[in-house]
Amino acid sequence: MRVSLLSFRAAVSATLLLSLSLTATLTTTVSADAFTTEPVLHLSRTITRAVLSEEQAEGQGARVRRSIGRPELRNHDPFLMLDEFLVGKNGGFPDHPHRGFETVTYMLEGQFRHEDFAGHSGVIGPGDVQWMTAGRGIVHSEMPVFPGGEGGEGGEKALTKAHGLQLWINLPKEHKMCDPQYQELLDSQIPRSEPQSGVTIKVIAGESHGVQSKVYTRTPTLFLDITMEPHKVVEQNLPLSYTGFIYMLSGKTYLGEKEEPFVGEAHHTLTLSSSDGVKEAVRIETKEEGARFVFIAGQPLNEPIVQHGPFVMNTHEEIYETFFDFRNAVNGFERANQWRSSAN
Ligand code: FJE
Ligand code: FE
Repeated sequence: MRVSLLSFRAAVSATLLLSLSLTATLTTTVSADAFTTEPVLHLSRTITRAVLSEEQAEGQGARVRRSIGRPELRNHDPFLMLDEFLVGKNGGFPDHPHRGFETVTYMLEGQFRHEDFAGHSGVIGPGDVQWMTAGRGIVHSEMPVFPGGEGGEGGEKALTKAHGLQLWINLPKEHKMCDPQYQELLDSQIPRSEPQSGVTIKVIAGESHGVQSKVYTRTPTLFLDITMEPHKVVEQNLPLSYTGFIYMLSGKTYLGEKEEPFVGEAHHTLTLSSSDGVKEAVRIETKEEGARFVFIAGQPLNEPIVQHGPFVMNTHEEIYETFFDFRNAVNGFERANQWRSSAN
């Protein structure tokens, strides 16, 4: 019901909008749906740009399509990076440190094994999520595993690449030096909403169509994996204060205002306009082709960012301190002393 109401946007005059002031939800009786429910009119944010991510080398023999974090998409506050990774048998991300932010690894195909300097380790497989708060310090390795080994016993067509997404979310000043924490969710533990048949929304963080994730976010974040069959329309709400973007995995979407949609295609990042105080949703449509994409939005921190690779702090001085702490294995990096993962 809500979806169709976007088309009534045009019916509401500018003066009416102004008189309704800057409220997030405009209640009106203009709609033809007025008999069924008191309609809620959502204005769709628009798309400000579409940027293609081509493959580049990263880590050890790994390939990534970098979305947020590439030169055209720097500092999409609170997001620092989004990589779609593809890693073969001899590749991976061997021992490296993090401080000051969170990494969220979402597997699409294949498996990844992580191992950290505090003895925490595990394997995540298709659909699983590892939400890691590095806080004051983590040193770890992240490497693909290919069951079946050399002989390729893993069935008829053993996977040769592990495929997934890794999102880096900045932490607010007061959480940058917090204790490290892991939140690990199996695919089966991640709730889905189905706002209509043919539209499935996996709620990794935040809330969608009444379904809520259990992930604790220090930086308020909405992270959804949306699959749409052809000829569907969905409206996704997001708080007015959030910045957001869509990263297309496959298929084709038509985004934003119905009259002037932006086309979203695989491996493109589509950045959302600001809410302008009233646009609390995004309209997403498929036509002849279905689509799969992630919808990511969050509360901007509006704090200074000083980043040196995997260390993200607020000042240069804090970055120097971080180098010192890492080199001397102090202040959260104690266990980095002599530690090596089995990947090395
Ligand atoms: C890296 C620092 C890093 N993209 N996608 C420097 F932390 C990394 C790194 C990753 C990474 C890991 C996974 Cl599992 C997926 C990623 C960067 O670990 F590559 C560099 N150069
Ligand atoms: Fe890492």
